[in-house]
Order: sequence, then C-alpha cells, then structure tokens
Amino acid sequence: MSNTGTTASNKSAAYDYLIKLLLIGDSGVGKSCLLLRFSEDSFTPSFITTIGIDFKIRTIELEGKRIKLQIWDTAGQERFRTITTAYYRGAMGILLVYDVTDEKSFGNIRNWIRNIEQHATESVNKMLIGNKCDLPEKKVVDSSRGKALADEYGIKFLETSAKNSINVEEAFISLAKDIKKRMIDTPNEPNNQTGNAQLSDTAPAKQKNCCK
Ligand SMILES: Nc1nc2c(ncn2[C@@H]2O[C@H](COP(=O)(O)OP(=O)(O)O)[C@@H](O)[C@H]2O)c(=O)[nH]1
Ligand SMILES: [Mg+2]
Repeated sequence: MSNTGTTASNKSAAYDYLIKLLLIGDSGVGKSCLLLRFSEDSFTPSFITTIGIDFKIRTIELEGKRIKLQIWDTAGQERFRTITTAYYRGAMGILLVYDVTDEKSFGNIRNWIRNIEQHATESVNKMLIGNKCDLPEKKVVDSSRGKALADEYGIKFLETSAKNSINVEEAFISLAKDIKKRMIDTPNEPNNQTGNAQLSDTAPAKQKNCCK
C-alpha cells in the first residue's frame, strides 16, 4: 500500500540501513507472537513452534530512511537458557521479553542479561518488554518492578500485548531508532556498518568481549 516515491528501485533490496534484532526470554512469554504481530500484524492463540523459520523481515521508514529490520526469534532453545552464540553475534538490538503474568519469566531476565553480557557485542541496544499486558487480572509483575529493573540496567521498558496489538510497533521502532542513531554517531564500531555491508549470517563474529 505504501508509496515510497522511488519508481525504479528494486523493492526488496532498497534500504538504507539493515538492522538485526533478536528476541530472547523464557519459553511461552510471547516472543513469536510479538514477531508475528510486528511483521504480519496478526495473532494466533496457539503456541507457535519456532522451527525452520529463524527470522522475519519488515522494512520501516524512519526520518526518510528505509530501515530493513531482520528480526531473529530463538527457535525453542530458550528452554535451555543457552541460546547459541550465533544468535547473539551480530545482533544490534535485543528485546528481552518476560510475561507479566509469569513471575518466573521476570526473575529469569537477569539470567538473560548475563547471557547477553557474555555473548553479544558490548554496544548492543537492549529493551525490556513485559508482554501480555492485556491480562490485568492475571498480572503478577507490577509495571513499577519492570521499570525498576530496566532502570537498573539503563535500558528502556515497555509493556506490550501481542494479542491486542499494544505497544508492539512502539517497542520495535523505538529500538530501531536508538540503533540507527548509534550507527550514525559511531560508524566505525564493528557492528555499525550500514547498508549491504552489514550482516552475512555466516560471517565470523566481531565481538569485543569474545570470552566464550
Ligand atoms: N493474552 C495474551 N497471550 C499471549 C500474548 N502473546 C502471546 N500469547 C500466548 O502465549 C503463548 C506463547 O506464545 P509464543 O509467542 O509461542 O511464546 P514464545 O515461546 O515466547 O515464542 C501462546 O499461547 C500465545 O497465544 C499476549 O500478548 N497476550
Ligand atoms: Mg517461540
């Protein structure tokens, strides 16, 4: 539906920035649903078995630039809380997701952050997401606790609903904006090359803290 005003360009290849995002968090918190909501604006009440398709793409426009978002979902491995390093390397932004109706998933956020510190690049942008905010009667993690945890790590915080489409756009787009800004401010950082230069999925990681 959108008319970008560019007539001759190849639609799929035309972008100014390629940004790779990663969704992590305990199994069942709604990562796959958030991704489905953001990429296809749909929702399914059943569990989505994340096999085969590892990522989805959506191109957005920010301040006149086309931003291609490649968003990786962690295919079922979250149960072991050891997402393979391959998922972390090259991630420019990470959405840390918990379920506001599941205390344990909130408690585990600290473990997920430890994983990020071990495996992702130091400069990676993070955002804390409390999903399923459409279930206030079942909510056990107060917004203030989510906010406090995010503040402790100096990251942004939003409560979302993949089901009712609350704050999903905002979460992804806010993270993308912060990353775009960082790429412009520090273009020489290993992970900040723009356009087609960024992201070969098989390329070796350029990690700063590569301590396995
Ligand atoms: N009420 C509600 N249920 C959700 C929401 N997001 C996901 N779910 C449900 O939570 C379950 C797990 O979702 P899924 O995306 O597969 O979780 P994942 O394991 O983190 O990928 C499914 O039954 C979804 O329908 C939400 O925002 N609100
Ligand atoms: Mg999933």
